Amino acid sequence: MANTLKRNISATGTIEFSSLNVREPSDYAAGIPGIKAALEHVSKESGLFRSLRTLSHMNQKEGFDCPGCAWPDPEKPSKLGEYCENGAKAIAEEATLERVDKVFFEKYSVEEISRWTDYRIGKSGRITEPFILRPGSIHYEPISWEESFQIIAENLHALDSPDEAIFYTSGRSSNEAAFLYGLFVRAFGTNNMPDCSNMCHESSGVALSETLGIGKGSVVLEDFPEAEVVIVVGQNPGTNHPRMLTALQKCKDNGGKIITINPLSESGLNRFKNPQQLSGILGTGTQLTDIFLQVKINQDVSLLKLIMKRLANRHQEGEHVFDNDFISEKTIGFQELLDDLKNYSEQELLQLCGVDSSKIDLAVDVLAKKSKIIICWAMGLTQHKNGVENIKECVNLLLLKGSIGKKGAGTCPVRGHSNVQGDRSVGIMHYVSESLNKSIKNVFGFQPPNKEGLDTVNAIKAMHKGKAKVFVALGGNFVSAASDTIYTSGALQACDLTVSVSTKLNRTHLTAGKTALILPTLGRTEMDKERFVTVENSMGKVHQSKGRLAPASSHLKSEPEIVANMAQTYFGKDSVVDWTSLGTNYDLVREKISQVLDGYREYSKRSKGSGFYLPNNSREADFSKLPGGKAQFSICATPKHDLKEDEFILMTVRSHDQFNTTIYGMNDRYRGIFGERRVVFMNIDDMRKGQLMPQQIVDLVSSYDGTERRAEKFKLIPYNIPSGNLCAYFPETNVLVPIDLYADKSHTPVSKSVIVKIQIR
Ligand SMILES: Nc1nc2c(c(=O)[nH]1)N[C@H]1C(S)=C(S)[C@@H](COP(=O)(O)OP(=O)(O)OC[C@H]3O[C@@H](n4cnc5c(=O)[nH]c(N)nc54)[C@H](O)[C@@H]3O)O[C@H]1N2
Ligand SMILES: Nc1nc2c(c(=O)[nH]1)N[C@H]1C(S)=C(S)[C@@H](COP(=O)(O)OP(=O)(O)OC[C@H]3O[C@@H](n4cnc5c(=O)[nH]c(N)nc54)[C@H](O)[C@@H]3O)O[C@H]1N2
Ligand SMILES: [Mo]
Repeated sequence: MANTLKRNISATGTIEFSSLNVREPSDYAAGIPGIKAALEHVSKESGLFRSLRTLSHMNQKEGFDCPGCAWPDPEKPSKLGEYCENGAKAIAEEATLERVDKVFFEKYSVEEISRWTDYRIGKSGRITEPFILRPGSIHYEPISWEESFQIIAENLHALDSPDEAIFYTSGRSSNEAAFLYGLFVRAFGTNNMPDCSNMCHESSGVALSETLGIGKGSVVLEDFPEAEVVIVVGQNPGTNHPRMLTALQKCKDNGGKIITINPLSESGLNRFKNPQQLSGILGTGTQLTDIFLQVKINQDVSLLKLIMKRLANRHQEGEHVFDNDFISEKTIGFQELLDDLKNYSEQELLQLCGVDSSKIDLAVDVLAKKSKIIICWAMGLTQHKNGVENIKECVNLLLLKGSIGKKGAGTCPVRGHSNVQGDRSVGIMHYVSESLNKSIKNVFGFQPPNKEGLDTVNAIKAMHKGKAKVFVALGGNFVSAASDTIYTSGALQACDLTVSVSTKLNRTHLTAGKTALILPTLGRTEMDKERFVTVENSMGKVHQSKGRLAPASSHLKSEPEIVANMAQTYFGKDSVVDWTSLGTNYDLVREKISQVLDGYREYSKRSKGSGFYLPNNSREADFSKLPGGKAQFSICATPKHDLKEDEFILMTVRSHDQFNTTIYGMNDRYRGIFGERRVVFMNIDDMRKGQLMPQQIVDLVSSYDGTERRAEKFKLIPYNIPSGNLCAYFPETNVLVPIDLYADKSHTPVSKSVIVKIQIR
C-alpha cells in the first residue's frame, strides 16, 4: 500500500546547464554596477514604483528591517537609503507580482515542479492561500485555515510521544513568532527544535559560550571606526553583508588596518565604492584589505597558531606584544597555550596553511603593535569538522591582545538570517535551558520538558528511521539547506505530515510527507494590521520592524497568528495559555517575553526608534560565570586531511545572486561568472596537472564510509584558489555532504571541507 502512494519526486531538480559566460573577477564591490543590478532585480519583480517606495522604508526607524541579513543599522541611516544591492534583491523576491495559486497547482503537479531548477521554483511567486497535498495525490489543492489547523492537531494527537514531532525554525521569523512557537512546542512536550543556526553559527555559539560565557559576539557597530585592526576571516561580506563594507570603510578612514584571511580574494574585500556616497559612485573607491592571507581551506588554525607563535617569540624576547595585565586578571590557560605552541614547528605550520611567510610577518607586525582588534567571521570558520576550535583559536588571539571588553575590539560572528540571533534569544533551541524552563513555569504555569531535543542532523536521522513522523517548519527550505539532499528528502517523505509556514514555494514543499500543508504567511515588508514585530541584529540590539506594503494576498496570516492558531486548535479550551490573545496582541507577547527573559524590560516601548541592547557579559569583560571566573584560553589541534593524490577539499559557498536556497539570478558578478551556477573553481596548476581544460564538464564525487555521492555536471573554472582546494555553490553541492559529516560539538554539517574527486564525464 505504502509504495503505491509514493510520489515520483526529484530531490534536486533536473540537472541542466544554462549559458555560461566567464569574465575577469571584478576588482571592486558595489559602485554603479551594484546600483544597476539592484534596480534591475527590483523593477523586474515588482514594478519600479512599488519597489522604490519599498526600498525607501528599508532599515529606517519607522520602516521594516531588511530581511537580507543581520548586519545592524547605523544610528543615522543614510539619506540615499540604508540598503544594499542584495537587500534590494531580497525585497524584490518578497514583493514579486507572481503568484502560486489554485490555478498554478492545478496546472503543475509536485512531481513536475520537483524537476524544475531551484531558480524556477523560487520565481513561481508568493503563495496565496493554504494548500494541502493529500495522501497519494500529486497536486496541491486549496484548504481552509480551520481545516489545516485541525489536520495538524489530529496528527500531533495521534503520536505515541511528543518526541515524534519536529519543529524547525528558519531565522527570518520575528521574536514574537519565535517566542510563541517555542512556547507551543514546549507546552506540547518536546525540545525537538532544530533551527537554521544548527547549520550556520552553532559552532560560534558553542565556542564563545565555552570561552567567554555568552554565545554571541561582543562588538557593536560603533566599535568599527575605533578599531585599529579588523581581521575578516572566513567571510564574504561584499556579497553576504554588503553594509558591513561601510563599517570597514570607516575603520580605514580612521587609519585602521584590515587583514583578510580567505582561500579566495573576494572582490568585496578589495576595493569598495560606497553607493551611498557620491565619491563612492564616481571615484575609485576605498582599498579595504591591507594584508591578504590566502589560507588553504580549513587551515585557519594552523595560520593563527603561526601568528601567535611569532607573537609569542617576540613576547619571550621581552617585547610588549601581549596585554599582560588583562591576561593575568581576566584569563585562564595562558601558560598552557604558550607550551602548546612549542609543539608545532614553523615549517609544519607554514606548509599546512600555505600562506607566504613574509605576508604573515606583515600581519604579525601590525598585530604586535595594536591592541584594539576586532575579528569578524562567518561560515568559512563554522562549517568545518573543527568549526568550534576554529573560533576558539580566534578567541585565543583576542585574549592575548586583551581585545575583549573594550572599545574598538572584540568578537564579531557575523550572523546570517536577519533574525536568527533573536530567535535563539527568545527560546528557539533544541537543548534545555533550566532557567528558561523555570521562568516559563512561573509565568505560564506548565513545566516544559527537561529532555534534550533533536538538532537538525539528528532530526533528519530520526525522520529517516521513522522515529519522528510530523515535521513542522516555521520558514526556511529544510531539504535544500540541510546536508545529504537525497537522504534528507527521503526523511521528509517518510513523515506522515509535513507542514511549511512559508512566503514562497520551495523544494521542501515538494519532498512532502504523506500529507503536506503549506501555510502562507506575511513577509517582513508587508502590513500586518498596523502591528509591528521586533528583531535582534547581529550585535544584540532589539528593535521594531513594521511592514509597509499591501499583503500579497488577502488570505495570508501573520506568523504569530498561525502559531497561536496551531496551539489553540491542538490544546482546545483547556489550555493554560491564552493563545488567541497572544496571537492577536503582540504587545502582550512582548510583555510575556519580558517576564520570562532578562533584558527585555519595557520591551514594546524601548523597541521603538533605534531599539535597545540586550545584556552581554563579554562586552563588559565580565567572565565571572565561567570556570574560575575567567575567560578561557583553549588548546586547539591543527586539522589533518589525509588526501589521496586525486582528492581535493571542496568548499560550498554562496554566489552573489542567491539568498541561501533562494536563487535570485544566475550571475556571480564579483567572481566573473555569468549565466551559470554549475561551475567549480579550481587552481590552474592543479588543472594542468590533471590535464583538465577550462569549462571541461566533470562530476564531483565524495566517498565517505563506503558510500559514493555524486554531484553531476559542473564546468571547471580556472581560478585564484590554493592548490588542492575547490569551490562550488550550494545548494547544488549539498548532495555530496554525508549526513554523518558534521562539526564536533556543534553538529554543523561540514559544508566547507568536503573531500571530493573530480571525474571527467
Ligand atoms: N546576499 C546574501 N546575503 C546573505 C546570505 C545569502 O545567501 N545571500 N546568507 C545569509 C546567511 S544565512 C549567512 S550564514 C551568511 C553567510 O555569509 P558567508 O559566510 O560570507 O557566506 P559563504 O558564501 O558561505 O562564504 C564563506 C566565505 O568563507 C570563505 N571560506 C570557506 N572556507 C574557508 C576556510 O576554511 N577558511 C577561511 N578563512 N575562509 C573560508 C569562502 O571563500 C567565502 O569567502 O550570509 C547571510 N547573508
Ligand atoms: N552546502 C551548504 N549548505 C548550507 C550552507 C552552506 O554554506 N553550504 N549554509 C547553511 C546556512 S548558514 C543556513 S542559515 C541554512 C539556511 O537554511 P533555511 O533558513 O532553511 O533556508 P532559506 O533558503 O533561507 O529559506 C528560504 C525559504 O524561506 C521562506 N521564507 C522567506 N521569508 C520568510 C518569512 O518571512 N517567513 C516564513 N515563514 N518563511 C519565509 C521561503 O519559503 C523561502 O523559500 O542553509 C545552510 N546550508
Ligand atoms: Mo546562515
